[in-house]
Amino acid sequence: MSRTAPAVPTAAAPGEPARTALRVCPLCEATCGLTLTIEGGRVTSARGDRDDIFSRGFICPKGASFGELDADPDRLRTPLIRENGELRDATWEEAFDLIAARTRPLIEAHGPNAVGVVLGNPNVHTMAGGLYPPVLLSALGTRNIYSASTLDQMPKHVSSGLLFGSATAIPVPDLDRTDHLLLLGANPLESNGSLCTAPDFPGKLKALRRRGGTLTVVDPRRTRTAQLADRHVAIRPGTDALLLAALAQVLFEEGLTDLGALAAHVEGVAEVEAAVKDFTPEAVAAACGMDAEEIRTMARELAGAPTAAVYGRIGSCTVEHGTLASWLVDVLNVLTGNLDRPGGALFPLSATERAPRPAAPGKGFSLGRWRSRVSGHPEAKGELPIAALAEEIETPGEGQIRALIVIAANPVLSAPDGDRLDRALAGLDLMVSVDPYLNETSRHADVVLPPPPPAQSAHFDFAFNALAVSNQARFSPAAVPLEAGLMDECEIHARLILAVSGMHGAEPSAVDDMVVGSTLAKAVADPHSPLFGGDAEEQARLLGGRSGAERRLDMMLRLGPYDLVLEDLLQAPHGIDLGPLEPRVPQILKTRSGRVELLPGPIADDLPRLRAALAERPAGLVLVGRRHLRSNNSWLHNVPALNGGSNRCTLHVHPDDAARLGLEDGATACVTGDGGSVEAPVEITDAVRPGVVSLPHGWGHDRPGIRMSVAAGRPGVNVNQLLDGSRLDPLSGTAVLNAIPVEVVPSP
Ligand SMILES: Nc1nc2c(c(=O)[nH]1)N[C@H]1C(S)=C(S)[C@@H](COP(=O)(O)OP(=O)(O)OC[C@H]3O[C@@H](n4cnc5c(=O)[nH]c(N)nc54)[C@H](O)[C@@H]3O)O[C@H]1N2
Ligand SMILES: Nc1nc2c(c(=O)[nH]1)N[C@H]1C(S)=C(S)[C@@H](COP(=O)(O)OP(=O)(O)OC[C@H]3O[C@@H](n4cnc5c(=O)[nH]c(N)nc54)[C@H](O)[C@@H]3O)O[C@H]1N2
Ligand code: SF4
Ligand SMILES: [Mo]
Repeated sequence: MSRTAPAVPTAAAPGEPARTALRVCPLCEATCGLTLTIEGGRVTSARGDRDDIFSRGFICPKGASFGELDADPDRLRTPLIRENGELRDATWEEAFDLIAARTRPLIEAHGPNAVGVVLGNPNVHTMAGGLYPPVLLSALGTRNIYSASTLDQMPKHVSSGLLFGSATAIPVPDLDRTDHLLLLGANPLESNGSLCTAPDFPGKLKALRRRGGTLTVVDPRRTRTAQLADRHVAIRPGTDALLLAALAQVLFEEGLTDLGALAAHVEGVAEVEAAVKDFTPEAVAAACGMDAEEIRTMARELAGAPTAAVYGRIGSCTVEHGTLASWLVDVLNVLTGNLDRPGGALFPLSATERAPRPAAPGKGFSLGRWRSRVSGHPEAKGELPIAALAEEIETPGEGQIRALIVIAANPVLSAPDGDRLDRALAGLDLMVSVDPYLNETSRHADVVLPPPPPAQSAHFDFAFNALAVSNQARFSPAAVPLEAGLMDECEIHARLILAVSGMHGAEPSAVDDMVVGSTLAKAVADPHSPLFGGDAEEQARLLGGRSGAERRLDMMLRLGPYDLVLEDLLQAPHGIDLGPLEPRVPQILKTRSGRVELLPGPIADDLPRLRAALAERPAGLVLVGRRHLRSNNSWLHNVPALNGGSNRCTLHVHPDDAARLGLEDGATACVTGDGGSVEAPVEITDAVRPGVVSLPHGWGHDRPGIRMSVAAGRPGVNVNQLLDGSRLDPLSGTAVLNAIPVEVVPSP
């Protein structure tokens, strides 16, 4: 096994020669393979792994600073517990004892909903986050479940649930083979892509153009991605659903629909035709701030391309009509015959997905099976809107959240109205944070459980392999041994589950054994499982891996579609290529009809709201977000290599608006929204559309009690303080974070 390459001749610490180790980067969805140089037990450099079967050497500056992030002296190296109001270092035993002692009585006195759970973005970037939260949630039995999804992609889950019967069946644009990409509200040159795992997304866009394909980018800002495009459409923010409905309308009106092979598996086409009838280009043009003729041209280009893919992300999700826009993206893929065909948008088949079974109707997808207690928001995919978390903590009564478990989330900065949430968190009976940093959110915890740095954790991408532009599997064993005093994050999660479920003190492997036992018992009795007819106990004994989590990964691979076991991945340290995406319809469909249900009821019921938007012409300014290549949400601001230079949290303002409002470049502006005001330096640029201002999120590290010395010294404000949490996409409960009305004036 050649997981470690020969030693690199450098000044190594005495006793240990420098060596290299491979590690998939956990910092964004691109999942690039890194080659780490390790000297004296520390990561001293990170470069792209040229032999990685998926990323072929590509990395970005974040991956290159993996070592600095890993060695950040502000990372917590011991659990913290609150005593007499102050956090102090504690042992792991003290920390879990306290959790067990405080949660059980709360649950017994007030029921399971008294404990809320918040799951943040990095859970999709760790093995622990992929394997344990579902077990934690079912052990707790709480309905108070919140995650970064309702600040992000929940609209896509809802539209996929309704269209395909499965919230996780998300079609991915076939970047390497498509002839035309219509990209809305995404800026992969900064974000490196999302819901489309593609290392070197920028290179793939350039390759598309080199092979004669075309790229259309819809974004109110002239982003670096837009600069690569054949056509950049600077849409008025918040109106993508109108544009997409008009594109569908043109396809019908001009006879350009052609479902191809998919036709036999789709119902509701005529109903969609009727539903979009009044969304003509002329009807939407003013609202979208576009030219009607350009909309017609876009529809013709989409229909005329040999293959094409429509792809929408953050700017089309976190808006008032996020679910409708997400639905229309796939409606267009279907109407042009591009859904589920090479070059179009396809469903990946990941190595840890259950092996496909024969096509059959499913149970469909239900929305709103219960509602939030205070505002009555419908659940989506078992979650309630994170924008409603503060009120669920503050409002007394049955079902009030009294204890909160926060895993890898920083909602004080990432969700609307952080000041209110900040106050609400301070009033909890108990708060537990699983987080490597003491930050704006975890500073309120009574117990902080810090995971080790990423180099000390094994890695497998459960989430992103199911969203990748080609099927592949890569496993990274821990690159360096676990430091004394730290605990693997999988073990932290397992012990947390035991502590809250009355099994405190049991071996953490009990959690994995339980999952393995129940999963294998079902598998051997399932005629479609590769393990059908086997003996569950014997299958359990066959599982390899150095931890409970690795045994579970091995089990999932064995139950998966590719006849793989963990040892195969260990033998292939640069990964295993499982081939290009292939059509999966009808097998993937889990709707009650067994077909793609093109006009689902909840969508039809939401269309009048979109029709009303045809008449809207907000006169004032609207604000949109933006991302920067060297940042990542709220938590990479403590890495010096990524945070040099000038303030990045500036307000982009178009020159016309600046002149009208009396704003000067570099001067401070005061921005006011529903939820409050923030002050930021003005950067005048015609890269934003007139009437639009832009401020990035994740900044504002100036609260007391945080231990992020580099971040705390950086300027920047929390854009989400402009929101009061009341603006949501109603179907998905996703917060409106883009196209929010604001007023901007020069600061006195
Ligand atoms: N460097 C970096 N990379 C990241 C992250 C990061 O913070 N930094 N975060 C990661 C995460 S969690 C995610 S979810 C992904 C997100 O990845 P992307 O979806 O690519 O996100 P953004 O880069 O924010 O691009 C969103 C674009 O939408 C535009 N926009 C705003 N409003 C509208 C609108 O109404 N209509 C249209 N058409 N466009 C609009 C914005 O101007 C912006 O350019 O990035 C991931 N990668
Ligand atoms: N205005 C506006 N707001 C936004 C967005 C936007 O575009 N505009 N984007 C939204 C999006 S797409 C997202 S995904 C959310 C993100 O929202 P969150 O998930 O709440 O925020 P992050 O900033 O990603 O915070 C991640 C937390 O995880 C911790 N962490 C890092 N690594 C690990 C680890 O290995 N294990 C554990 N246990 N913890 C770890 C970090 O220290 C940090 O506290 O923000 C959303 N907020
Ligand atoms: S693109 Fe994403 S996965 Fe690749 S090195 Fe950069 S942060 Fe890591
Ligand atoms: Mo995200």
